[in-house]
Amino acid sequence: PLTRLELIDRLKEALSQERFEHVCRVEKTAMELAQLNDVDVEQASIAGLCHDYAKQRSDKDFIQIIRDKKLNPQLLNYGNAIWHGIVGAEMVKDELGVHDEDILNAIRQHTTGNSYMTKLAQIIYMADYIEPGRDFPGVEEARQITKHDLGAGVAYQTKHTLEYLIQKGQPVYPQTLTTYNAWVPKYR
Ligand code: DGI
Ligand code: FE
Ligand code: FE
Ligand code: FE
Repeated sequence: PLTRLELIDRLKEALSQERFEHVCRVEKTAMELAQLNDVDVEQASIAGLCHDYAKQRSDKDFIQIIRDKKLNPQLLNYGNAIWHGIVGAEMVKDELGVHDEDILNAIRQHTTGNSYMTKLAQIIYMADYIEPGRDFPGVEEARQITKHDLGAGVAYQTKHTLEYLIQKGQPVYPQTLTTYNAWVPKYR
């Protein structure tokens, strides 16, 4: 496996400066949440760094992997926003040599969430949403909630993201709805 510094070199090559700085902030936020929640800080670091590795890949690369690896063909109805996590995890595994399935699942779930999420997956989902570079109405509330209760943070983000998608008339990936049903009523 690559060392953290080798990983950082690969990420710098794969990402714009802005995106690279985002993943560094997600790494730091994820490590802080890991410490607060008794999760392996090293796993949080690698997952945070790699979560958006595939964000700037072409549609063609994603479509090829969806076909070659026989991933859910429904994926073809969506685009980069959904692909870069679910399909991107395959690129992280095959190109960066990250084989830890907990890390790969956290990357797979970082955009849509899922009904069952490990604490690591919850941390990456939340770190991406609340990293210090994020600025949207409610982000400070999301930071406070998440610091005190990781699961309540997951519910908060899921509800607000679904509201946003509906308000914009965007297609909702079924797993996003699954996440909503599993988390939002529970924390009401
Ligand atoms: O990659 P990032 O920008 O750091 O963040 P992300 O991976 O969490 O989210 C990327 C975008 O995906 C964000 O604008 C919200 C959007 N998204 C989340 N769930 C869905 C979705 N877009 C669609 N179309 N459908 C979804 O279910
Ligand atoms: Fe992302
Ligand atoms: Fe996110
Ligand atoms: Fe991100």
